[in-house]
Amino acid sequence: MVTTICRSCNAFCPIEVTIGQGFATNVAGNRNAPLFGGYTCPKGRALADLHRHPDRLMQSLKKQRDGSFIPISNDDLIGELAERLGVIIGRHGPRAVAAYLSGGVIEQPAASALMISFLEAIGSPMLFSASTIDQPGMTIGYALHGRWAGGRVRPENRDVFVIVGGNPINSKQYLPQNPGAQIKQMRRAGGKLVVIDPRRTETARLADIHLQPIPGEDPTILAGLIHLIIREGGTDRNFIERNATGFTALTKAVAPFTPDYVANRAGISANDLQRMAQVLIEARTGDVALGTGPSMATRGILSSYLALCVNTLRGFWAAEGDDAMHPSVLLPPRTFRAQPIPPYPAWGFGEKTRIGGFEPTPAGMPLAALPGEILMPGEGQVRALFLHGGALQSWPQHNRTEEALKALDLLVIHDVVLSPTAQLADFVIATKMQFELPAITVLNEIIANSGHAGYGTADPYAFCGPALVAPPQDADLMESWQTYYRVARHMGLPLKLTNWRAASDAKPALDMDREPSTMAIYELMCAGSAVPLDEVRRHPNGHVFEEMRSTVQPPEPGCPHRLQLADRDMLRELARVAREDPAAWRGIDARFTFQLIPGRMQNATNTFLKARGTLRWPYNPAFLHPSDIADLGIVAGDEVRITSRHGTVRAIVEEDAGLRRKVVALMHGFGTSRPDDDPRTHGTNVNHLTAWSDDFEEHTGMPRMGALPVSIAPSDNAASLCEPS
Ligand SMILES: Nc1nc2c(c(=O)[nH]1)N[C@H]1C(S)=C(S)[C@@H](COP(=O)(O)OP(=O)(O)OC[C@H]3O[C@@H](n4cnc5c(=O)[nH]c(N)nc54)[C@H](O)[C@@H]3O)O[C@H]1N2
Ligand SMILES: Nc1nc2c(c(=O)[nH]1)N[C@H]1C(S)=C(S)[C@@H](COP(=O)(O)OP(=O)(O)OC[C@H]3O[C@@H](n4cnc5c(=O)[nH]c(N)nc54)[C@H](O)[C@@H]3O)O[C@H]1N2
Ligand code: SF4
Ligand SMILES: [Mo]
Repeated sequence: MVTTICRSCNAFCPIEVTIGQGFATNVAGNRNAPLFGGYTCPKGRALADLHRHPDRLMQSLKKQRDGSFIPISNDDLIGELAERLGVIIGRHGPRAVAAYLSGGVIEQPAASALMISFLEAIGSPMLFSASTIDQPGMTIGYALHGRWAGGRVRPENRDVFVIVGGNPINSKQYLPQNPGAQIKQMRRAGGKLVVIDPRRTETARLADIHLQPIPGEDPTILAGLIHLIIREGGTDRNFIERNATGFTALTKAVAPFTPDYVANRAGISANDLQRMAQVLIEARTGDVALGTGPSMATRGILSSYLALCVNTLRGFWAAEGDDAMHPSVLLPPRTFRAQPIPPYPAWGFGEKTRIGGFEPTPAGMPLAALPGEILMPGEGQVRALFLHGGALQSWPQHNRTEEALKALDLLVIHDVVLSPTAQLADFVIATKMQFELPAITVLNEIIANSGHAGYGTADPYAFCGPALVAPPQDADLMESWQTYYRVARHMGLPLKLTNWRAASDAKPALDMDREPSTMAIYELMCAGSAVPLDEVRRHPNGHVFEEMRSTVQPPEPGCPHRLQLADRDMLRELARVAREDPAAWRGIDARFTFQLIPGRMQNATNTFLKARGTLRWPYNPAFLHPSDIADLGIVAGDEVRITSRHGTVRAIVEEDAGLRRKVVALMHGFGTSRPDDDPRTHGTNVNHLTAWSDDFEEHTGMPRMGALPVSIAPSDNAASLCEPS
């Protein structure tokens, strides 16, 4: 039995793995590890099976002219890649080479560092990531509002925790260590959980208050809460006076959002809203956090911004003398101070995209620009793409993604199977799976450091350990980082290691003569760490390094910085919300009578290879309220056609009595390129229903991916189609 961490999502649960004859044969939660209480989910427990998945790639693949793949040795692959990149860069310049970073880095954290180092070495600014189709409002909201140098309030200290459109019981976001236990612990200590979600989720069922609104009305509800908190005299006047500015303008901006207006518009009861405001007012400490729900439903930046304003109005930030959340272990030590970090530019810097006039934000380059950058001829056109992610299933507007990926001169994908996206690649790099890789928790510290409060441990915990098994015999696998390193070496390019968002300026030069080990790359990523990596590696169960606990320091005397409650762009957008016709904005009419919302399932992570045995359904059902299913004249398990303004898909319906009426919940990350493929075999690709042009946010380009107006009709293929009476 050996120990490591599961890397099938960012929670990084500690696990015990039984090894027999060089294979992992069983996985269980590690009860000797701190913080997690031995928790695992079915995905973690399925890891042994996943490593032996019958479709696993054992060799990298090269596409031939006729579209079929042949195996290629990694040595040959590197040579061909270097040559083709050399030609592309020589003819079109470094901007023709782009890269997309996503979930693959959970398993391969070194990939992000080397991918960025490689782009920097060739001089390309074209780095994209999933951030701008995820929760870009989180980092942009901080830029507009300012951050708190003392950090957020630790989970166990919160008198109230509000989660808007997130479901940590499944996603682990905001409560990554055994979320059920974390919620119970918070409630035992007297804390209250408030959930705003159109669905009575696993998390909502544990809540003290659950508001179940019409999807997409989060800015309305948050503005209504602010209105009530101010009206009831519930603000923390001392805190605001010392640390914030813009109170009067904010008060004016939320004036239209009276309880009756909000209740009416969002489809909730004014009483519940008032109850929620009261809980917030009575709480001494707390936190308001946003998940992907409000972000997908458009206006994610505004929702994030308003949530930060609630925190500031109530003084819900870590106070002087508090035990700080997210202290460093594997990154350089941080100082926490009870004072504001003033707002900083959210846009107006960096590389402009050729189309759409997009530019980078604190969430990075807008992915919205990438398909156009690939498809639009002219100077600077993107011709080569390194892709870590399941773009065909995860990027909005599937047909545009497919068109763009097919138009590339060179598409390189890292994958463990020939996934629908990998099928489009010129080269598929067969990569190791997690038990074949050393493990480290540093990615979560990097994410927490970059302003995402949803991951990492509140305590100074870390794990680092070796690979557990060798890859299967005869396999010729290559880690993503090695691809970048070896191609650079072949091209004669020296690399300096740039650590993604780790806020460290040190860029150590890599030894280009002798290839470093993966662990050596981790060591460089952790240069200057609060605890030496060797020390972390001495703890097979991971460890809470008590000596790294940090107390929030007093503010610097005369600190002039202020948090901004009245960002001009945000208040202007809020005024637009107040003026608009909600029905017209929603797009619900005689034809589109349902709203489609996102929602993750416990047993699947994004587009990742699914461990079929663990899925209750081997596909992503479209969940509906039982009465809505009955109204359609069908039963659970039947097939329907879901149509949006942009496309139609086939899906299998299942009942969820916890859903608001006229809402359909469908997870992304499933399905194929053809909307007509059998949803029982492949699942449903929800991104046939989305489009980049649909209500996109002007700075990030993120389109409407939730609160999507759709129609639902029984399919001709419905097994038990009965006559509606
Ligand atoms: N309609 C709709 N679309 C969405 C969302 C939504 O809610 N609705 N959610 C969005 C969000 S929040 C995100 S983060 C994105 C996520 O979607 P993507 O950005 O596509 O990222 P992942 O699915 O996390 O990427 C996982 C893929 O990386 C590849 N890969 C690379 N390296 C490795 C490796 O080492 N191991 C393994 N196993 N695979 C590797 C595999 O192809 C794997 O399938 O989707 C977004 N898309
Ligand atoms: N099991 C599992 N875990 C994951 C992932 C996964 O795919 N599977 N993906 C990882 C990734 S990439 C991310 S970004 C995080 C995301 O973490 P979360 O944001 O917690 O993700 P979800 O569980 O999808 O929760 C979103 C919730 O928003 C609700 N919702 C939908 N529309 C609206 C709306 O308009 N308003 C409001 N208020 N609520 C709405 C949905 O009903 C759903 O319960 O999870 C991570 N963890
Ligand atoms: S929640 Fe599940 S998938 Fe995520 S790390 Fe834990 S066991 Fe793995
Ligand atoms: Mo995400």
